[in-house]
Amino acid sequence: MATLADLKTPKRNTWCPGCGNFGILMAFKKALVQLDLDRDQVVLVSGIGCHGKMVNYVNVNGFHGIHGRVLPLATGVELANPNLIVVGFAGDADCYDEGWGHFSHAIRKNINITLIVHNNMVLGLTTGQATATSQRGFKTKSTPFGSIPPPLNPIAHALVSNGTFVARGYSGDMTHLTGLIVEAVKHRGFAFLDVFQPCVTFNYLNTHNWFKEKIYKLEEEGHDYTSRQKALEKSLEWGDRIPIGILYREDKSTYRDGFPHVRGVSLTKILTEDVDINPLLERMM
Ligand SMILES: Cc1ncc(C[n+]2csc(CCOP(=O)(O)OP(=O)(O)O)c2C)c(N)n1
Ligand code: SF4
Ligand SMILES: [Mg+2]
Repeated sequence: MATLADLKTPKRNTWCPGCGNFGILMAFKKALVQLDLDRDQVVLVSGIGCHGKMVNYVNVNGFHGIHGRVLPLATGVELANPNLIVVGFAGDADCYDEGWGHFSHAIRKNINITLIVHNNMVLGLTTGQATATSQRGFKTKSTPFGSIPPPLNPIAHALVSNGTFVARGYSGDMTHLTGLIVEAVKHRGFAFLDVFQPCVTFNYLNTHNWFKEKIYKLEEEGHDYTSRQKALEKSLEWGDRIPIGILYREDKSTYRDGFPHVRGVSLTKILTEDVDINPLLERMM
């Protein structure tokens, strides 16, 4: 079992002071402690962006992937070894722009992984350009006259893609976010958690105060997360009131369940013990 101290790494943290990423990092570490997991059971995969540094700051196995490809990498890890807990950390540009196609397919296949999206509605690492979740009219280096199209709605999209766990959190409410991460990791199947993560340096619009004025907790208003219809209604709420919490949750068979011969078996074991790859290598030479 890991403690908070065990999860610390010696890497110097380079996030801007006040960045919402700090809240996600601490909430995630607290969730791992609450889940009572050993460090070697957990594999993190991240994309490129400020969020991508998560793998540097949590002392478990980590793979810093390429921009937009968190989900193919995380899927590969899960399918290769079902004994691992796989958590992907993506940015909004990473997942909802460059990696958008992977998002729908990983959800509909119900791959047994958790995806946490650091949704700051801006490209942080590249110093402030608009993303797919930027608000209309948001002026950035790439949108000097304001972002033109309406932002896409990842929560509604996950719901209509047959998502089995769809939730939204806020990095400024660590206790609530920790609880959501615990439930997401415990979920058997694809757990999608979009997290509002203010970028205090490049997003002057969606600030901590902006979120605090608008967000409310679904569980405090008796939301029934077993109804996809009700979840869809909630997913469309945007404006003066924006819901956070679990919108929808359902137990359903996972992609791996469709392959009974490898259920619960690590492919690494099958490959090393039963397959002679030498003839294949010779053919390729
Ligand atoms: C294939 C590829 N395309 C583009 C880039 C340039 N790039 C680096 S980080 C980044 C996006 C960062 O935005 P986001 O995913 O929202 O992460 P944040 O920095 O906001 O956490 C981009 C486009 C890249 N590194 N690789
Ligand atoms: S640029 Fe924005 S997202 Fe990146 S570390 Fe700074 S505040 Fe955080
Ligand atoms: Mg971003």
